[in-house]
Amino acid sequence: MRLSHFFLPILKENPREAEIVSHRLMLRAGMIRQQASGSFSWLPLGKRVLDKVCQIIREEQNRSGAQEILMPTIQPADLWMESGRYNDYGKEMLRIRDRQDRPLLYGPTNEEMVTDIFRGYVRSYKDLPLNLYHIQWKFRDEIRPRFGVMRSREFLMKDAYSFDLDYEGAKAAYNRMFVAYLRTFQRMGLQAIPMRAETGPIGGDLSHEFIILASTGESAVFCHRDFLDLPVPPENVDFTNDAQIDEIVAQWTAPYAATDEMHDEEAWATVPEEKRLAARGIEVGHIFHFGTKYSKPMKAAVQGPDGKEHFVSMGSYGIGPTRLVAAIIEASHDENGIIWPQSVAPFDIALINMKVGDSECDRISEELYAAFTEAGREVLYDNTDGRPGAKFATADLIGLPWQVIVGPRGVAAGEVELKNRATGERQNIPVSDAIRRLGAVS
Ligand code: P5A
Repeated sequence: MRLSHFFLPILKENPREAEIVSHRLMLRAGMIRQQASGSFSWLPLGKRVLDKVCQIIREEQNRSGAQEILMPTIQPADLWMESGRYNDYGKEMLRIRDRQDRPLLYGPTNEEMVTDIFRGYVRSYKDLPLNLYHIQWKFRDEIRPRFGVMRSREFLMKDAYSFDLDYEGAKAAYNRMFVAYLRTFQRMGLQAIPMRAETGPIGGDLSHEFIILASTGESAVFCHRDFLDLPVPPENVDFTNDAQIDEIVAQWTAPYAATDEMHDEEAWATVPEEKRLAARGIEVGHIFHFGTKYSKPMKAAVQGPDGKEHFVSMGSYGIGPTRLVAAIIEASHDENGIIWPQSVAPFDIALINMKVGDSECDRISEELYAAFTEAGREVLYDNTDGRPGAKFATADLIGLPWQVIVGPRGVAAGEVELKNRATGERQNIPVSDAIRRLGAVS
């Protein structure tokens, strides 16, 4: 992509409304635009990151055995009256009426709708386990939308829903999602700690929040430092082996970890003092087991091996991709801007032509642009005629993992400068080496 054609509305000034660094940097880097309180458009740079985050989530959901669907954002109120949540959900739910005066709502979550899909088709335990997920916009009329996409009113959620014959099956489904989450967050360069949590309006008695430690986090959290060294399961982890998955979950739930609502001073006191980590955190995922809370009132049952009807045992599993983009920035930035982990970077390489119009700089830049693109790298080529200082500032602000700087002095010697955004390390290397080195970036 040539920067001259790319819609990248960089802000020079720090936006006054932004209280935390991720919100400030997302606005400054032209990733998002606020449209109303707690509602944002995603501009090209932001959209590229959001898509990469969703793709990682999708791959890990699929790997664990879940199947992708897509449900509507607008839901009939009837379903929520069946479950009893229409009145319980309160003011966070945006209630709408259509032209026939039928009550609708903009979905804050989809337990009812997915239960309706399930009961429409599945009759036998032989069709279980089943886990259906979608990545869809949600609306919650939050009292205090703030911090940009971190706590917004309209936000993207990956929500998965599992259906099993009994508690044992449902617990195995819960465990699979637990392990998929560990892998998902790690692939985004994040260290997420699962913590026992309140279940709130979703319900049930078993729930974990996945928390990223960050000083700007909204929740106070307490955990054992051992979490920081626990191994995350590899790509080839066997999701069909319940015992193995259970063992991983046991390992990841053994040390103390709780959000402030669930904090237990007595248990905390048993953690050795040097191992106690009291910090703030951002909730990027939340998983729930709630058994028959929805299947019973909505009559979602299957025939078991005993020939009898059983209400299915369910769980639901959420991740906030839009919040995650902000959380990744909170975890990875410096005073000059964002530092994207390779896996979610909007482009791999910022190719900076320092002297557009200089025939050698133009020639080498074009050659590199073609070669990197050919090698499958995503390149943002700064071919604009700005000052070098401004170009460097933009490149640092938008935080692509590599910068390749093409200047008149370098090209005269057949060299370009390579800068690693994360470490700040710079190196002059021959053009052919740059092609070889960055052509192989994974
Ligand atoms: C689980 C999936 C649920 O809604 N039902 C379906 C369950 N859980 S949850 O914890 O309420 O939300 C899941 C994740 O969505 C993100 N999230 C938000 N992101 C941005 N702005 C918000 N206002 C917001 N509310 C929730 C979080 O990542 C949360 O973990």
